Amino acid sequence: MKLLVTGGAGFIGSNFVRYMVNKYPDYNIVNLDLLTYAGNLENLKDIENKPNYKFVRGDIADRDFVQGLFQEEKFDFVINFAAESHVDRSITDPGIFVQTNIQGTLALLDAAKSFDVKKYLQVSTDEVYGTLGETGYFTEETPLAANSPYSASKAGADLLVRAYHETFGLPVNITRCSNNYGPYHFPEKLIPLMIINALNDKELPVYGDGLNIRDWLYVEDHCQAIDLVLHKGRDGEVYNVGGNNERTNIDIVKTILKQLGKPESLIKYVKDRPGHDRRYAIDATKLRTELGWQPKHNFDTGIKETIDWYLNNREWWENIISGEYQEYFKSQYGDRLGVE
Ligand code: NAD
Ligand code: TDX
Repeated sequence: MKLLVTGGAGFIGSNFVRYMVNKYPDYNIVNLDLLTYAGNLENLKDIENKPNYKFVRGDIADRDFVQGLFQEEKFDFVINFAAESHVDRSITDPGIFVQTNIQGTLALLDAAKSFDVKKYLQVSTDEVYGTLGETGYFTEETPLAANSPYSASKAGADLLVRAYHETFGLPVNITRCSNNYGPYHFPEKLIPLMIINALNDKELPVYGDGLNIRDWLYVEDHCQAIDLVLHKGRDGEVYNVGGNNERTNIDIVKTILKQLGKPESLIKYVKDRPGHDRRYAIDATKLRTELGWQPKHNFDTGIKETIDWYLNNREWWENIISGEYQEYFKSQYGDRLGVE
């Protein structure tokens, strides 16, 4: 069995590659990644020499390159993680989100169709459903109502995946997951950014009133869900993945400060994210009942393990935040925090 995993040098992709390389020694796993600012081969140091693993650098939106790779490798399964993934960046620079998330998905779908892959799995997000009020859950039937350029590009990709199933009979699945957390999470996202700022005694920028709610899922539980859908998902179906673990942002930030023994005076409420979705919550009944998915981690232990990981892997994040990240931080937070 030969698998193409795209975006395997990013946060979730690298956790998935490690999970699959170790779980299926008989599978050959090819990781295709452009190594953008978010891609990092350090994430895969421990498995880079495994005989069932190979890395290829390239752009999923480069149609000729993608067709050539599929011709050469004859993939059975394709799992597409590659994406521009950060909502704040999509607000300042939407074009690259359309290019990678929509054009890139289209190039992969065309190659999957040309070379008869057995399954194309699109890793999508709960953000395509938009936002919830105080009650209710997203189900697979909730209409798409994306609110950010990021989620709009993911929703566009999802519709292309659906269309390739309906029109060309391509065997596809789409998974829509809630917010992940865990090791190798890039420090532009809430949890790692807050851990690292707290460790450096820097202010923690909380958007708006801090009461927006996300449903947090430990990354390994997401990997397990994708493994299940890949092998057992019914063709053409969408599966929601979520942790039933709703927390306000301020609650997350206070939990991190408490565990690190840092003062709440580091919290700074800053200008809100435009179009900021208020609440996400996932109904994952279909995945649980149809495929028997059961998340293994609860938030209390998962967040503790995650914080410990950042404490024990300082070099990993110090390398990241010493580079171009400095410019990013200044452009996103300079005005909000009043720092140069
Ligand atoms: P990430 O930003 O950490 O990683 C993205 C990876 O894709 C990087 O390695 C990057 O180099 C690569 N990439 C970007 N553009 C590429 C291109 N044109 N060609 C090839 N590779 C390219 O993202 P993540 O948080 O690991 O998210 C992975 C996927 O899961 C995304 O599709 C995202 O939409 C989805 N998702 C993420 C979350 C979350 O909480 N992080 C939740 C639900 C769904
Ligand atoms: O500095 C911050 N301050 C803050 O208050 C940052 C970076 C975030 N936030 C808030 C915004 C959100 O309400 O925290 C919440 C989480 O923000 P992000 O970590 O940026 O994640 P989110 O926007 O919810 O999107 C994530 O989950 C769904 C991923 O980045 C997406 O790729 C995924 O699809």
